[in-house]
Amino acid sequence: MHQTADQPSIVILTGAGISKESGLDTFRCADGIWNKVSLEDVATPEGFARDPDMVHGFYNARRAQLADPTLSPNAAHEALARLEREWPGEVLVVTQNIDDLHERGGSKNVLHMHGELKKVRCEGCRAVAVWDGDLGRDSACPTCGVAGAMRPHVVWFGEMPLGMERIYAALEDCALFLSVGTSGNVYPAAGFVHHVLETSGGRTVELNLEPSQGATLFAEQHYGPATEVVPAFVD
Ligand code: BJW
Repeated sequence: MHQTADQPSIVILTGAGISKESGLDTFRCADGIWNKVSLEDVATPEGFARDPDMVHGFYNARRAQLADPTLSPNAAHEALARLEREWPGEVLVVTQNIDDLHERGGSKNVLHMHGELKKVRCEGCRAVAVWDGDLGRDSACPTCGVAGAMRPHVVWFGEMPLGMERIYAALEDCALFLSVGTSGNVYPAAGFVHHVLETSGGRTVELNLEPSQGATLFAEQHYGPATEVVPAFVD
């Protein structure tokens, strides 16, 4: 189906809750990542400067989870990909997740605002590269060859999320803003619903297991596991 600029567009913000039923942990649920490791240690530039080996180990373990052959996208990822294929206007998935389950589920128009587990970045030459195996303190940059300057291509607290200009432009133009599986604790993503209300005035819908921090800002809410509420909403 052809997409044309004059068709109503959809922006979908996703968070860790959409990947939970594929077997990946969320951050703030009872069994979540921040109940097992300290976010100051593994998700800040200061934590990385203090102990790069520990931070590399944390992300290498999560890379290994992505490589596990039993990991697969679930019915919620697949429903959003179906929506992109069948909707006549643009569908943009803005994900806070660093996994690649949207792409594996068939979505093509995906923006990873908090980076990607499968990518690394050189703090020297700033080149971004795809990285399949373990990343370590001594890894050499595939672009400039310098060792010791590689870091995960993820956005830590205090760093600027990626693609913000494109995201705000899409929010300002969207007819529907869908928020899926995110607790609404982390900015700027938590402020997107407010931005839609103030600019495009599009329909706002929250799909989550439970009310998020900003739940009352949404015009419509549907609560339950993503594999149930997302396909039910899309179909
Ligand atoms: C299910 C389910 C199922 C479960 N089905 N649902 C004071 C006030 C305001 C802001 C700040 C402040 N102090 C500091 C800030 C800024 C800071 C921030 O927001 N801090 C807050 C904690 C207060 N933000 C930043 O620093 C960001 N940068 C920034 O602001 O730059 C300046 C700027 C300003 C203006 C414009 C633009 C820029 C950077 C944030 C980086 C976040 N990084 C992390 C780690 C990434 C790497 C990694 O993955 O390791 O990103 S933290 C972590 O939280 C990760 C996530 O993407 C993010 C959001 O979490 P998410 O996805 O919402 O997960 P959970 O666990 O919180 O929620 C899961 C939800 O799913 C729950 O609701 C469940 O109920 C639900 N669920 N099972 C459906 N089966």
